[in-house]
Amino acid sequence: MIQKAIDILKKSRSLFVLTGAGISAESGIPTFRDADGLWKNYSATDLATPDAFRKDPALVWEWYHWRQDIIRCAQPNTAHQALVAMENRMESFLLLTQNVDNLHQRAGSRNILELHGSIFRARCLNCRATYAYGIEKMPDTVSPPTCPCGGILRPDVVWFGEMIPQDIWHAALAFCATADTVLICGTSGVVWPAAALPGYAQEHGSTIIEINLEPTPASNVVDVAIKGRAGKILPALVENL
Ligand code: BV8
Ligand code: ZN
Repeated sequence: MIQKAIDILKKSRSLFVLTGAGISAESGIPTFRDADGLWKNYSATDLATPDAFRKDPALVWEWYHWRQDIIRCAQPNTAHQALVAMENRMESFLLLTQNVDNLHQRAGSRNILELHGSIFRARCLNCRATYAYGIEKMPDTVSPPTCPCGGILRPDVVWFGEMIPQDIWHAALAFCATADTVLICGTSGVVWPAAALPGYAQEHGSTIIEINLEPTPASNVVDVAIKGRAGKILPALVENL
């Protein structure tokens, strides 16, 4: 399977990559569906919603602070680095990540779109001003930080039940529609509308490669499904391009 993927990537002129929480797992970041994805007996889907924030902003901020601390101490892993090397080799490359951890950027990825926002940005509920803090400067208060206008700040991420950023979504669709190859890495493929991308890529005639530890709903539409750790498979692919 690896050799088949290498042959496909060697011929590729335009590569669209979709990543999920699994690509950061080897950096020690809990994924949403792994057993350790839970925090204080809450599940991510309980907390990553506007209702949860409305009901208890301090609790939701505490969860984000917990995640920011884990991410701040983490480093990009060999999977993130391999995608940077792949970007440097490809004529045309776009990385769409569902992750909010900024690890692709820290690894050096340049053509990247964050479909679900960033845990290191915050947005004012009142005046909608956005604050890109970066990992060092995130205010470490557990209660919601406030904006100079007096409004409280929320994490600048897309919660369940919220629209994804349409400019980013349409840019991703446009690139995916013309990419000759699509690489899906470390995503369980259950969160919409990102979960629609494998089918969309297939309709547009892309050759699709999936890397995951387990089969996913996308596995029946991909051309090559490689079972294994992204931190091992991606470097093995890029070393042979
Ligand atoms: C929207 C930011 C519509 C927050 C996140 C149909 C159509 C439209 C919407 C829906 C629909 N059906 C359901 C919905 C609602 C919902 C949804 O999809 N629900 C799911 C639970 C069924 N979708 C939405 O609400 C989206 N909004 O569509 O709006 C709309 C229309 C009109 C008006 C209003 C709204 C918004 C979804 C965005 C949610 N926000 N994150 C935050 O992070 O705090 S999603 C969040 O979950 C993460 O971003 C992450 O992307 C996602 C988890 O998925 P994965 O990344 O795949 O991670 P997961 O843990 O699941 O899996 C890890 C995988 O990695 C596993 O497969 C594992 O095997 C693998 N792995 C592990 N280790 C490794 C590995 N692979 C390789 N190597 C390893 N080492
Ligand atoms: Zn404000």
